[in-house]
Amino acid sequence: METPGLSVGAVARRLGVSASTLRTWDRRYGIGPSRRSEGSHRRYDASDVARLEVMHRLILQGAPPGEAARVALGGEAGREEAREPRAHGAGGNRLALSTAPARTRGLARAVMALNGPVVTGTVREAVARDGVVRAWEELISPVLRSIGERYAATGEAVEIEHFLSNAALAVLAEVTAPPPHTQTRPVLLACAPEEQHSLPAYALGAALAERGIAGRMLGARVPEKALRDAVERIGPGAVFVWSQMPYTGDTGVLARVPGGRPAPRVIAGGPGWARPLPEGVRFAASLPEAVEAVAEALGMPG
Ligand code: B12
Repeated sequence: METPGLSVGAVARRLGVSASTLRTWDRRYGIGPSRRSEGSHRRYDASDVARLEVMHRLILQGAPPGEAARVALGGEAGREEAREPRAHGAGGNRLALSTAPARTRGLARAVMALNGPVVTGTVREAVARDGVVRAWEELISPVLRSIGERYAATGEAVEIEHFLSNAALAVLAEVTAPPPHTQTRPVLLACAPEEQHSLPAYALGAALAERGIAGRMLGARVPEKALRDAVERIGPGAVFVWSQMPYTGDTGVLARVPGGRPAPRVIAGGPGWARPLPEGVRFAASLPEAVEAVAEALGMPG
């Protein structure tokens, strides 16, 4: 007599996961079929499938598999709801990215789990496959923004913010390894004095490297004098300065970049800068815009 219930392959197709994932969930989290066929094959009945559907949905929403399994095995709708975030992006164990592509949700999930190898691997793979600009705009930035929203709503997720920032900085720095020089004058990249947000400047350094442009990265919190000294020392063709926070956006820093012959093009980026910007300073509103502004200043427009 045939054993009733669905095979592992049938359930895998229904959920859109692989059969080996289902076997792993069974072994690791004890969420599997209630019975087996005579040949010891897994046979899933309707309630097994319903539990797996709950687990799968929670994972897609950003829950770590272990927790998703615990909730699914508990089986009560109320408990599942209890795991839902309290408000837009606030609380809960996930970030507000439910409509984002699977890869973005996957990164958010790995970030929440502080899973270093997966976070670094996902970012590295995206940069290698899609290039820095797409990886930054379509993968890294949405997750950073959702972390920011969560922080704004709850005051939490600072460890998550640091974790993703450090992983992303490491990958962007790998890409920024000096390419063969294709321009005559270097490019200086810096953050405004006391400005700790440096990721966008690193993203620019990496995107420029992809274009064969070697940026010299001074990083976060560059004192005005240090910026001026660096400009005088290397005579850059372009100087990019990032300000995220209003209290780091003193435009005098931009106005006082030393002239030289010819004077470097000064490019400002970030929402922190006060307005108006000093005469001659160009504002870049996005990563691709900043790449173009630097390339133009060096006489190598795309
Ligand atoms: C990562 C992060 C940090 C990290 C930075 C690590 C690093 N090495 O960069 C750390 C932990 C250090 C940090 C510290 C702080 N942070 Co913070 N942080 C962030 C976070 C999550 C991402 C920052 C980022 O890289 N943004 C870039 C992208 C992802 O943002 P975006 O909005 O998509 O970008 C826009 C533009 O900037 C532009 N753009 C994007 N990328 C690029 C690239 C280039 C080259 C250009 C030209 C343009 C450009 O296009 C977009 C459209 O306008 C933001 C959240 C956020 N939404 O930005 C908070 C956020 C900026 N931080 C915030 C705060 C409050 C702080 C702290 C004060 C917290 C604290 N209490 O200590 C400190 C400030 C420290 C300081 N003095 O600088 C607030 C700022 C609110 C405000 N405007 O006042 C934010 C917005 C979070 C929030 N919603 O509350 N932070």
